[in-house]
Amino acid sequence: MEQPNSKTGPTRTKAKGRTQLTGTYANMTGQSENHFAILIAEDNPVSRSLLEKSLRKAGHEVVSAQNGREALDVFRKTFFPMVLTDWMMPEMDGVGLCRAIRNHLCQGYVYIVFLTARDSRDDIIAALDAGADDYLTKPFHPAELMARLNTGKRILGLERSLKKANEDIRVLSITDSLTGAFNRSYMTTRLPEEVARAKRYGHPLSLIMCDIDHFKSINDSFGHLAGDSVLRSVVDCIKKTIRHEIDWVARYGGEEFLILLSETDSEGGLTVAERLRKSLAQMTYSIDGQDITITASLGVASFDPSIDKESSSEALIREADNFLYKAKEEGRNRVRGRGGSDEK
Ligand code: GH3
Ligand code: MG
Ligand code: MG
Ligand code: MG
Repeated sequence: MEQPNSKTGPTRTKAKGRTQLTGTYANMTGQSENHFAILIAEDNPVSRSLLEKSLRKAGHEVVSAQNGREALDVFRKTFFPMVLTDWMMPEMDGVGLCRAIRNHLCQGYVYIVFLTARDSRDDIIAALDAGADDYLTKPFHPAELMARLNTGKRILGLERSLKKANEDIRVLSITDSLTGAFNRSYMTTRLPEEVARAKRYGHPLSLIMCDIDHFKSINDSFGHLAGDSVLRSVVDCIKKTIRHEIDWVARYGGEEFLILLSETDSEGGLTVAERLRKSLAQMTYSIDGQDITITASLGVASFDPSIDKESSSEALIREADNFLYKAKEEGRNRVRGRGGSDEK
């Protein structure tokens, strides 16, 4: 869904028969706490102007159109969580507008209220059938309109909190709660996607497996809570070392982390791993008034499209694990990978 911006924003025009759009598109997505952006479709200029005034007075941002067709054009460019529509209008009536909005793939729920002089039971049923949420007959009292809009606000507010709760749950489900890194289940889904993309476009990628050296002794000497806090700091350090929103880190096991570097060949992977090794070794952790340091060993696997015909996430993890094992065997606090140097 398009976000509002100045290019798609409404224009004021005095030309007869042309769309009269008023209001700004700034913050038109209806994200403010209590006020929703409202789209009005009304062909009668007097009713339209009265409606605009009372809604603005109540603090809403308002955009109005002269008929259903114009309202739909505006809506397709900018999402509105609330639409007030007249029934009888030229070009497209309120029922047509309502049906079109309901058939449109929207970023959120649209609360639609009919404001019309048609008040027979059949009319009300027809409007509700077309997807209206509420129906108010003209002439209406402004206080009644506001009361009905408040009902809409409650529904939209509920939808908003539901979306937020869903998003919170989504984030929790992919995050390691101790360190804030992605969790293993996220890695299991994301890594094959990254590998598939690299293979399809013929781009390189590198995968670092990082394991803290003698971490058990930190727990043994200072306790598990101190160990936990070191793990958090290690992840913070990794996040600072890699490219924000391009590379990512996941907790693979207890004190083991996988770091994905996209568009990075083995040479680049080794450089990042070495930078990370140095940063980790330079950090000091103050535990019970005592400054301690840690080191880590890192194995770097790479997919290089000019050399490797095939690759898979499993093969990359295996390669990174083998190089990590090598780094441990050769004395820890070092980086090993394809063509990895022997320097510490
Ligand atoms: P090496 O250099 O060979 O990697 O030695 P190490 O002691 O780091 O490795 P080992 O696999 O023997 O021990 C890993 C330790 O990590 C043991 C475990 O108690 C600790 N650990 C794993 N998960 C957590 C955690 O969530 N919090 C804390 N505090 N410690 C953890
Ligand atoms: Mg009309
Ligand atoms: Mg380990
Ligand atoms: Mg370890």
